[in-house]
Amino acid sequence: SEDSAPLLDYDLLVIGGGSGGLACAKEAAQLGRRVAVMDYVEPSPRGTRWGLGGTCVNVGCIPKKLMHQAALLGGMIRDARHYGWEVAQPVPHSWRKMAEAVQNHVKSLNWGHRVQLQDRKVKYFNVKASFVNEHTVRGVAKDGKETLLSADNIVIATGGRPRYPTQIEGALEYGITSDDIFWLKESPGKTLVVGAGYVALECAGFLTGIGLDTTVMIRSVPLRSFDQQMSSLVTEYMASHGTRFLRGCTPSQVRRLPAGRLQVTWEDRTSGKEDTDTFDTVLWAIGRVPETGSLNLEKSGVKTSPDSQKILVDSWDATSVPHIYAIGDVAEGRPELTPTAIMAGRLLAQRLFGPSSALMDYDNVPTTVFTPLEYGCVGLSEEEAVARHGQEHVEVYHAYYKPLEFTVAERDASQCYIKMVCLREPPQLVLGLHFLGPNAGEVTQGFALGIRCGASYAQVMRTVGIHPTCSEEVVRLRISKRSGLDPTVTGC
Ligand code: FAD
Ligand code: NA7
Repeated sequence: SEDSAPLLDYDLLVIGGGSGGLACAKEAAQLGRRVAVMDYVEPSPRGTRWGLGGTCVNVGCIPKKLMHQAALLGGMIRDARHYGWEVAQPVPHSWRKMAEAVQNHVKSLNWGHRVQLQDRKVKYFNVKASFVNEHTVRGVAKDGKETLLSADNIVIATGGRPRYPTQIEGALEYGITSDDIFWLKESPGKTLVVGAGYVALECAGFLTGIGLDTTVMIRSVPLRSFDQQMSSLVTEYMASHGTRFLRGCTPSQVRRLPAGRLQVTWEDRTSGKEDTDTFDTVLWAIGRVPETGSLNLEKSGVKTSPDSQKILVDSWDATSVPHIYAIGDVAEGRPELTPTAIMAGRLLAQRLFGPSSALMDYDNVPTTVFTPLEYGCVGLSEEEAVARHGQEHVEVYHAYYKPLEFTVAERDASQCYIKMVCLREPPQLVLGLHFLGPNAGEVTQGFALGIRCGASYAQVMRTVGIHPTCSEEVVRLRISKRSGLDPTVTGC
């Protein structure tokens, strides 16, 4: 009966105040429910700590994009002279000034999130959470004070943290990760970035762009999970614009020299030889691990993947325990992107407390790698399309092009390239779009809608371009790889 039902503290308890957790909590509160959020940031091994908002706001998308912008501006300053600006060159860059401005903006976002939670009457606990049982969670504050909260429904949105190569001597003591780089007060100086995922290449890109001596150490292939032709063009552009690459190399030791610099030793698999160099900073960008280890999940019954330690979820984002859900980076098999976590969080709250039963659609999620030449993509890579449909059923339309802005500035456009992966049979459904060029995110976002609506190649070709833009090259992709014709596009 009513009075025998245990009175639980909240309708919804969210563990994790990042992109997904905050979106879910705010939506549930908006729907009139009693909601609490538990969020706690374990400082990085270097002692870096930050506020509410999770990875994206503090040590991900936001500071990364702002430092990428700083690097792009450096390029524009160089371009400016070609357009008549009598800018004295070279223009010096101050890391300190950039970092302070970026960090102040991030702090304003932390504050913004706290105010929003208050406005929505979401109770925020700055505590590290772990399960007591399937309806009860313990939170421990920095001062050790404990809070026990119970809830009808629980959402786990604890995200992930950078992985360290702990097997490498000196890795933890002397290396930093993306959890630290954006919070450095002083310039990282000559930097070695280890890894070749998007985090590694984006960080190496902006470090190079602001004038720092930057080396990327790649174990195997760049951007493994992306279209490999595009990935090669991304690194080709970076290599021709100042980033040094060490390919087929894996570090074996990092040691601090008396003068304070770091000596890195590595094995070059191509030559079979060991090599070494000195750096001011070593940045590990070798992947991320889900934040599930300290949740005491065994007390809740929630199951994780034995391989990834991520939380196993179904199409409802439900875990193995019906009233416990997982969204965002911590959930198995989800694209690790902020808008995905946010939308999944909102839709989950609406399914739980609102009129909607809409599920999160994890297909055709667009994304962009903010490297010096940006790479936007949505849908299947060429490799994925061929694997799924067979080479004979895939038609790839492609073109090299030259942004108008690059002409007067005499900039190298060799890697400005677009390809659209389609089904060969009519109506030639568009399976994927890959764009390399300026403002790739802005370009890709628009076409993502068309692809999600099932656009055909013909419909894209009948879309009138906006002239003169880079985007219009997408609606002019007439040459197929199969034709063997030269995909270098002439001017208009
Ligand atoms: P998070 O945002 O990581 O939030 C999880 C929160 O839970 C954190 O505050 C964490 O401290 C807290 N927490 C963890 N364990 C506990 C616990 N036991 N108790 C209490 N709190 C806990 N995505 C994009 O879409 N675009 C980009 O450009 C982009 N760039 C990125 C750049 C970098 C360098 C990185 C690292 C990531 C980037 N991402 C980007 C990915 C994006 O940041 C993540 O996909 C997103 O933040 C995931 O959101 P989330 O809610 O799953 O987890
Ligand atoms: P990614 O995309 O997983 O990339 C990790 C990169 O680091 C990749 O190039 C790996 O090479 C490389 N790696 C992994 N372990 C090592 C070691 N021990 N030594 C050298 N290089 C290594 O991670 P990101 O850091 O870019 O983060 C992006 C996140 O979003 C991540 O969670 C992705 O899942 C998605 P490999 O290809 O394995 O040879």
